[in-house]
Amino acid sequence: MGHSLFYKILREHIVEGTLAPGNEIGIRIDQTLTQDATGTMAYLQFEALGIPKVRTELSVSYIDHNTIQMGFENADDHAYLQTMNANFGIYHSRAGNGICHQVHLERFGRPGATLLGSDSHTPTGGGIGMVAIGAGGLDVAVAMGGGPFYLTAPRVINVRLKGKLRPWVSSKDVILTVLGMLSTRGNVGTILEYTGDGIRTLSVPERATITNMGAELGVTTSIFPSDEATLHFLKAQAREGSWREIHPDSDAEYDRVIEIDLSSIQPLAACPHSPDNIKKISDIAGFRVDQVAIGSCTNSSYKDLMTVARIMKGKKAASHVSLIVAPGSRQVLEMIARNGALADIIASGARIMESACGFCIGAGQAPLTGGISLRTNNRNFEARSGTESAQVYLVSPETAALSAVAGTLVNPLDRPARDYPDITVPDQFLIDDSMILPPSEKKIEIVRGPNIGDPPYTEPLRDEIQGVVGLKVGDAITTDHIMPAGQRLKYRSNIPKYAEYVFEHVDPEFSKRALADKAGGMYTLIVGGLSYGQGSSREHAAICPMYLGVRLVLAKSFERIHSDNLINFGVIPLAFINPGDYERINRGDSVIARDLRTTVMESDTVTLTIAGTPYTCAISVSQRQRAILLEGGLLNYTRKKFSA
Ligand code: MIC
Ligand code: SF4
Repeated sequence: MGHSLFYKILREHIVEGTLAPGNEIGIRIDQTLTQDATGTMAYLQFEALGIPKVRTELSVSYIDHNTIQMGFENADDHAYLQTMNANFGIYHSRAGNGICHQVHLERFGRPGATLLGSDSHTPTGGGIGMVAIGAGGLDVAVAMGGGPFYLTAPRVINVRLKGKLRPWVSSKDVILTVLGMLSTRGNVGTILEYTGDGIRTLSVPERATITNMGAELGVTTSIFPSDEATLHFLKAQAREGSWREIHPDSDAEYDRVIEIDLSSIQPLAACPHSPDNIKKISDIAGFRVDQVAIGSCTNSSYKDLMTVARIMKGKKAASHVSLIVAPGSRQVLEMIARNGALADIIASGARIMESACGFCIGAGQAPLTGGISLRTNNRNFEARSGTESAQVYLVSPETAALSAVAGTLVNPLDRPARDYPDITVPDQFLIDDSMILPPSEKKIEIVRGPNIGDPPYTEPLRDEIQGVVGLKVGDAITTDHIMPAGQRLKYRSNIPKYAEYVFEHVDPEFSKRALADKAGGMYTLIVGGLSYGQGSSREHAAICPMYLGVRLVLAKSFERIHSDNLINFGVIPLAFINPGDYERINRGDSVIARDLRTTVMESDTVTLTIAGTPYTCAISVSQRQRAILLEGGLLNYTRKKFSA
């Protein structure tokens, strides 16, 4: 029986465990990436490991999230990162150079390599044939130190594409189609492997749009083979030396096969407030829009922005629409500036933002109250835009640009096929890596401004926990609910401050209550529903609750990265064995857990006594994770291991 592409690459990288779905395996990581919102904490933790230099083939640190610089905090983070990176063998992509995923694809991605990134959209790299996985910052710090990355060997779903997209339909509509089929839940422990004749019609950036938004499915990653199209892309980036052809075996066996005919795909939108709330644009078109935001790591390729420029050429955004364009990389921005397309976008009335995450992470451009915003990014969780009452729809650049002109949601298929901009992607891209600073030869002083705190301190697991149910939440709680970004992003390097905003939009009193309980020796249990911890990789959604005294989370199910992050910071993720128990537990109930050190090490269940009633809860973690929990987290565990 043949192997999938994903397993072929894993085979070349496995260092621990047996490669079979469901087993925990350790793999060698070739490349790492971080961004500034998760990176500062990742590098503080890397420093705490006491390793003089990264041990990867390549580690890159990007400044792209916190570039708004209202106050000194962001700039302090940037100065820390730049000087710290120089000392530890890490490449540093300066603010303005672009969004980590897009720049990494353009300048560093390598088919067949493994990439671990402290950002959930790291799977963008799957577009170039890498095994690219998102994880918490501490996992990335350990990988930079040469430690393996552990994951559950996933099931592989094969998505077979045939045919060709029609004019006005683009790769965003492909991934929205997949999201409509698989939804954001229930895909933990799987990966998507794209094959079929149809993939030949898709360029690397188009493939990367698809793998990028695979993150919203909750899969571990998504991957495309590396073929002629990959070579073409690498040649244009003057990196053909990194090319290698890799495909799945022709008789590869998959756990499930999904077939999609590209020519039958419709223009789609992910409606408020979830990336899997998919509707056909033809069914909903016509409503008035207030804002159109184009950009992000999902849709800012040269082709995307040239398509937008052609649509906007000679036209104006409707007078009630705020049109925002944030190009994902400086390379693309400079190319469209030099060829004049940017001028067409500017002339249309668009507001040009810097090459950074910007509106996508709620760093500016919050829509008006109750406003309708069409966006080309990947997440539309409630309040993520910065406006709680806003309605955000995720669409393709084509739909976005046409709608900006009309002032209402437009179905692109209503336009004649002959009007579809035919964009020729140049054979040679503009290469200028001057904003990527190589590591320094000699040691320099690391700048630590007042915003740079300490890496989080965690204590070994207590045998007995007395506490209280501090919060009860429903299904699909995202890390944006747990630890809001936007205006609060600047506190990422300052845990006590950032912790004040835990669950800010869910229960503004939660943080104060939990801290007061902690001061009284009472630890907090959070009760959650299905898919607890969806969305981003931000380990702050584990660190800050841990700081507030959360030691247990009891949910119907967890998302992969978040549950790993909880364990990394010594918080025990427990699952309901009888989902009906969820109804019986209330906020304020007392909680007692005994013999934790033994049960966490040896048992698959933990008994919690909640309001006097015993509940048997499942703890499904690997032996290695049990040991991590016992030490009170991955940092303590790794320091011990490295010093041994
Ligand atoms: C996001 O899209 O939510 C982010 C911001 O890129 C996060 C990382 C973070 O919270 O720092 C992600 O997706 O991992
Ligand atoms: Fe940045 Fe948005 Fe991409 Fe996250 S999803 S990396 S915030 S552009």
